[in-house]
Amino acid sequence: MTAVNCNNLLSAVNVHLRILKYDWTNNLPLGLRRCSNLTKSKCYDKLSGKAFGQPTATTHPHLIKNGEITPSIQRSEFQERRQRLVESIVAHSLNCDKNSKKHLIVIPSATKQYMSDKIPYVFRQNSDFLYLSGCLEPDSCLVLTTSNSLNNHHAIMFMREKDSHSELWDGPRTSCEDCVNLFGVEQALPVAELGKYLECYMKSNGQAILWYDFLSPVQRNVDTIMKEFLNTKFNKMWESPIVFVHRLRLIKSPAEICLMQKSCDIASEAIANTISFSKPGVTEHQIFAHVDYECKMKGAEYLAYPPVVAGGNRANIIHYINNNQIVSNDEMVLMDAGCEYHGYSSDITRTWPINGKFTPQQAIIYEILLDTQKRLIEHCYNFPSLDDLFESMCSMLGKHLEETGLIRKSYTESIVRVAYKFCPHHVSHYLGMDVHDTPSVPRNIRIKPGMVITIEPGIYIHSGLKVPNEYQGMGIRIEDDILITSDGPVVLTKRCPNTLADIEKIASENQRA
Ligand SMILES: [Mn+2]
Repeated sequence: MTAVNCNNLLSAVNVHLRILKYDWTNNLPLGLRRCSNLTKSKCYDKLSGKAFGQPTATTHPHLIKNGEITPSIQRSEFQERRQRLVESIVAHSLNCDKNSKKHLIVIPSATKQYMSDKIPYVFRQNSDFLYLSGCLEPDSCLVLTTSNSLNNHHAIMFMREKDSHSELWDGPRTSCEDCVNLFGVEQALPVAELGKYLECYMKSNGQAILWYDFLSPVQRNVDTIMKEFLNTKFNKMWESPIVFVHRLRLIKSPAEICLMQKSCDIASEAIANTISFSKPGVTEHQIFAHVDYECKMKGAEYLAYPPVVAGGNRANIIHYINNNQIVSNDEMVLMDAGCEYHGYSSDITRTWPINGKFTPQQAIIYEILLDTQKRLIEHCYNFPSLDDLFESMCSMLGKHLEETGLIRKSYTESIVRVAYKFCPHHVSHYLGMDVHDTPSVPRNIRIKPGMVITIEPGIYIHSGLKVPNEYQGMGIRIEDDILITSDGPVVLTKRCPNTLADIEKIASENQRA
């Protein structure tokens, strides 16, 4: 999927504490321990034996091994992520203000969305919450609290209460009692108690900074509680924790890299098979259905985004997802598709001639893009920023297009600016749990080992550009997913053919059938 090239995104990653108003109370006697004891009896699961709100090693051994919370990711890794988040927030705060403070970090889960009365959309968990908890249930919330010591934090999961009627319809919920063991947290309480818990925390701890993202709420229920909490007399100092979560998510662990590789393998093979299946007269919708089927049959939960399947000049519409036209004999298809595999996304674009043979003009543009992409991937040995890669792409495309005579030497406009008219989108974004991963991380920082990025040069010849007729309407993009390592870039999507000869070969396979 392509991302807008927005220079505003470059604005500082630095966070400044927004201090709204101080009103500290330090001497209130009511302690946390008493609060939780009050509510503890409600947490126990009286309904049944062991039933959980998500797959576990005992209920789904084909997916999850002992010690893991989600496929391939250990409980201890989730605990480390929480610890590192707390450490980075504490360190940042000490940097801003030498007086050490206590911290209260609140990360809500996603909530169920409905397409119409009682008909839910497929649920997708909030990535930040999933990254820190491993919990797949909606309408829950993770709270991390600190004392003054770096190494001492307390993780509390707030879960939906057991409810036999709801569970009859929607399936089991993880009880608070089971939650502690399943997620490796210190405590679990019903989400209905969140407001009361926060109040008790402030009464017994006084001065604390609240880390909650008021600017982009993800769950209305939790957001209402948080706004009420902010309006109480206890605390008025808050900041969003999201930048800190994204900085952690930016660098993938070995387990995450394995999942990314698998996600890329599935999408690569699915796209190659879909190219083989296609032939003139097929609809964009059938191509979409084929790639969706292939990804799911290979183990992906679903596609990572609505795919672009654009025949002919529809490829000039960067986010074309109508996918409702017939692809005719002389057209190319641009398909941008990827899948989500146990929470990790792939993102690939291939462009191929529907009849299996590029025209000479299509071949010229294709080879320009393939050469540009190859050199951009090699440039990753130098650990440039994503914005550096974009600059490099524009100058490479500019030179190529000038050599082919598609753009004339201009004395008023730089070649980079002219090339930009042929490729209006950025050449790269971070990739991970989300397709446009960790969007709060700017694209002007140098890439580092452990990051996964896309490299996706494109050329779009829309009607506003003056070029020979044979080039008009063409839209080509080649997109691959690249893991950055200390030894250089690794193409995770290498199972998806991309050379001109290989593309023509697989695109020819179904022509006579
Ligand atoms: Mn992309």
